[in-house]
Amino acid sequence: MYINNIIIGIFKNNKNKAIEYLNELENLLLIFKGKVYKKFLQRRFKVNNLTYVGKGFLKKISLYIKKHTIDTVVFDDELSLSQIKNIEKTIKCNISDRTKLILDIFSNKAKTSYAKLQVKLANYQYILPRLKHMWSHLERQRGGIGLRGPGEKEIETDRRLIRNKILNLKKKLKKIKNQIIIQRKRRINNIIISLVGYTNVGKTTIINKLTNKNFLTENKYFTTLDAKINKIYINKKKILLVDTIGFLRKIPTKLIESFKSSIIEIKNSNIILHVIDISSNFIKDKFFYVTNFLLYELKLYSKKIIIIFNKIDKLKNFSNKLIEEKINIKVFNNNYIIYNNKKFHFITISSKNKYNIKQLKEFIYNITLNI
Ligand SMILES: Nc1nc2c(ncn2[C@@H]2O[C@H](COP(=O)(O)OP(=O)(O)OP(=O)(O)O)[C@@H](O)[C@H]2O)c(=O)[nH]1
Ligand SMILES: [Mg+2]
Repeated sequence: MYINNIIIGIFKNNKNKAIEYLNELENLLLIFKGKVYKKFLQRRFKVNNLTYVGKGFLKKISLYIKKHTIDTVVFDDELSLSQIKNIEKTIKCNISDRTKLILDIFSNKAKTSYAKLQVKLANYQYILPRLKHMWSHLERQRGGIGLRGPGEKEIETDRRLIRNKILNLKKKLKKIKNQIIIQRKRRINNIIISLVGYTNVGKTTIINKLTNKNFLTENKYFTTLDAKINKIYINKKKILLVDTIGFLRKIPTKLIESFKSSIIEIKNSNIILHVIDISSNFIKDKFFYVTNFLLYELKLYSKKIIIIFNKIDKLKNFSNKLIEEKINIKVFNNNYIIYNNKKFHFITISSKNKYNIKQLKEFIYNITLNI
């Protein structure tokens, strides 16, 4: 699964944004070393409730699959049970969607027991409404042609089992969450700074440079899944730096909770450093997405949020003018922007540049002076 793929998306007006989403999906598949042979994009007024894309378009895709060795088709949005069933009638290979793919990545990469339990919970929640279908799928894979699949009774028993599992997992998670809160209280006297931002912007690289550590950094999505806390001393002042899981647009709703809990430390921070890769595309969209999540989903409106525009080395002739152009926001005093009536100070760096890291250290020290 996920070795030879094609990916499929739809758009109404904004084709470029849809292309960018498909590029993100391609990057997600790279985590499984998956190749993308072709990207299919259909312009539609709305999603087709039966087949996601139109019937004719689906036929076109099935012809492509017949001609090439494709093992998986990944749809850019979560498919409903009936969509999967209908699509399977035309397309004869594995069918996955953005939610399932992200769940698979999280299952594969989660390390801490808390993260593992969260992923398990999200998986069961994904399976529950699709149980009947998964049963018949399994029967078919076993070659049980002609056999009647499981009866409603067996399926109901399974549903009950899974519901119980979901309940138990929720209980376990609550318990661990309470333990985390206790640990957090122990850290309350420290200054805590969290680095947040879109995936692949350079959060871990910055932490490595600041702390002389060597955590894994890669030009890939979701390299860091578990938050880590690192101690640094700047001018003898102890600061805890927290690395966090990266954001991604269109994160499945089932994973939002697990996402929120994996960034639990953010709420407890004195300062948040929002890292932005100024060299990447669609920064405006990503900046609004992450900032709105921080302000409204996590209710951090009164928290100090500082922006780090990273990777300036990748741009020719970088200047603050470029920030104005890329985010479509006015820069004041060369050091802050205003978004939704909130002031965000910023610093521009390349984490590959030693002098910039030294400047960042001083910057961090200065903003912690009045805490
Ligand atoms: N050119 C350039 N590359 C950078 C810079 N900072 C980080 N990178 C590269 O960007 C890629 C992503 O860096 P990471 O530190 O893994 O990014 P992250 O934000 O921790 O990513 P996730 O953990 O996946 O969310 C790596 O290949 C880094 O070497 C920079 O200032 N300039
Ligand atoms: Mg990272």
